[in-house]
Amino acid sequence: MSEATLQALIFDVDGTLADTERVHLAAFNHAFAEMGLGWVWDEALYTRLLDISGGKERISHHWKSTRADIREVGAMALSDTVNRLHELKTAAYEAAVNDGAVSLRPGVLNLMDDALAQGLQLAIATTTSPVNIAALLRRAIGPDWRLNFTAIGDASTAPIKKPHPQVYLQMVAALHLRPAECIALEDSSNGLRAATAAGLATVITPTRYTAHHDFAAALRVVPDLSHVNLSQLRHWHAETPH
Ligand code: XBP
Ligand code: MG
Repeated sequence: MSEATLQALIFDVDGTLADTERVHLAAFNHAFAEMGLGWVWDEALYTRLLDISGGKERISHHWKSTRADIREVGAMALSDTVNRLHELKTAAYEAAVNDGAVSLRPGVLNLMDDALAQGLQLAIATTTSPVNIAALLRRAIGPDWRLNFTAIGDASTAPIKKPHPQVYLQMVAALHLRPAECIALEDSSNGLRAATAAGLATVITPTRYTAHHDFAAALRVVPDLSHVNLSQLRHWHAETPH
C-alpha cells in the first residue's frame, strides 16, 4: 500500500479532456486543401498517424513516407512548408473549437472541481499547441480557466514529444511533488508510456482512435470519467506500490 497521498492530477488534453482528434483531422485536411497539396487523410489513415505525436511531426512523417519527390524539396523548403501547413491547420482547429465543435468529455469538469475543492493541484501535460488548449478551456471553463492549473506543459514547453516523458517531468517539477503524489489522466499509449516513464500512475480513458492501444501498464482503464470521483481515484492510488 502507498504511503504517498494523492496531491495532484495531471491531465492530457487531446482524447482526455475532450475527444478532439476528429476536429484536428478536419483541420489538417483543410490546410492541405488550402495549400493545394491534394492530400486527404481519412479516419483509418489518421488513426495510424496518431502513433506519431505532434501535428508537425505527423505531417513530416506522412510526407516522408508517401512522397518520393520529397528528395527534390530542400530541408528549408520542407520545414517551411510543414510549418505553414501547421499554422493553417492550427488556425482552422482554433476556429472550429471557438464555434463549439468540441466539448469536454463526461466527468472531466466534475473531477476537476472535486479535486480543487479538496485542495489538490491540477496540471496539464499535452503535445498540442498552447492556442488549442486556450480555445478549448476558455470555451468550457471561462476566461479565467488558467487559474485552475498550477502548471501547463505543452508543445511550447516540451519540444520532445510523447512517448518521451519530458512534459510530465516538467509538470511534476512545477508542482513541487514526487511522481508518487500525482496521477496522470491519458487516452493513448504514447501518453501512457510518457507518464509511466515519468513514474506516474495513469488512468486511461480511451477514444475510438486509441481503443486498440496497449494499456497493460495503466492503473485503470475506464470508458470515461463520468463514474470516477476523487475518492475512487484515492482508492486506486493507494493500491499503487511506491
Ligand atoms: C495529441 C497530439 C497532438 C494533436 C494535434 O496531443 O499528438 O499532436 O493530435 O495537435 P495530446 P497539434 O498529448 O494532448 O494527446 O497539431 O497542435 O500538435
Ligand atoms: Mg491524448
